[in-house]
Amino acid sequence: MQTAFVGLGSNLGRPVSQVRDALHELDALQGTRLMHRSSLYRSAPLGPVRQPDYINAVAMLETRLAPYALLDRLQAIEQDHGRVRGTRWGPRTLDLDLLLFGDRRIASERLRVPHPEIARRPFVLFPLNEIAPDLTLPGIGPLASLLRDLPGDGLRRLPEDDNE
Ligand code: A4P
Ligand code: MG
Repeated sequence: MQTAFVGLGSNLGRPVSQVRDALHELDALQGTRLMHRSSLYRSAPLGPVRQPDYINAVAMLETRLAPYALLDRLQAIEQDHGRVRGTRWGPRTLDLDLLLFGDRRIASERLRVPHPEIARRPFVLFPLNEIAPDLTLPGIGPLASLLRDLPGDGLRRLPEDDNE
């Protein structure tokens, strides 16, 4: 068994539902259990494209799957959500990033772990801190010290009602 962390993001097609459903789908993956999930957060979009706010969350999984097998499953879940909402050429309804996989460091084109942007993203690190505050990111450092330098503005934890 390995511990893996997955970042969830959505800014289209009822994002709160997209993320909630995806959490259940992660728990239902073969050889995989959802151990912890963060609250849902609303976050200002990062990047050059003008687009709606995101809903973001982070999930902690225990899995027997190997890293590439897990990535395949994550992409299959993304595909399912895209197909349901069917927004052609639009932003995706669901983004699942493999953030961390145990203490592994992977640097292929298809898979980079830890996720290359992890240290710069408040919408990843604040939710991660909710479920694994003592974490050290392989090759990067303690989560706590990354958070010290990171502004949390533009990020808002959703009320409990949205987190059930
Ligand atoms: N890939 C490599 N490493 C990984 C990994 N660790 N996890 C490859 C997942 N995929 C990984 O990903 C492109 C390719 O990256 C995949 O084929 C996979 O083999 P993608 O999800 O198809 O493309 P993308 O998501 O458009 O690009 P990218 O670079 O992954 O973007 P991000 O980093 O996912 O950013 N603002 C807010 N507030 N919240 C957000 O969640 N998300 C994005 C997307 C932009 N702005 C955001 C948010
Ligand atoms: Mg992605």
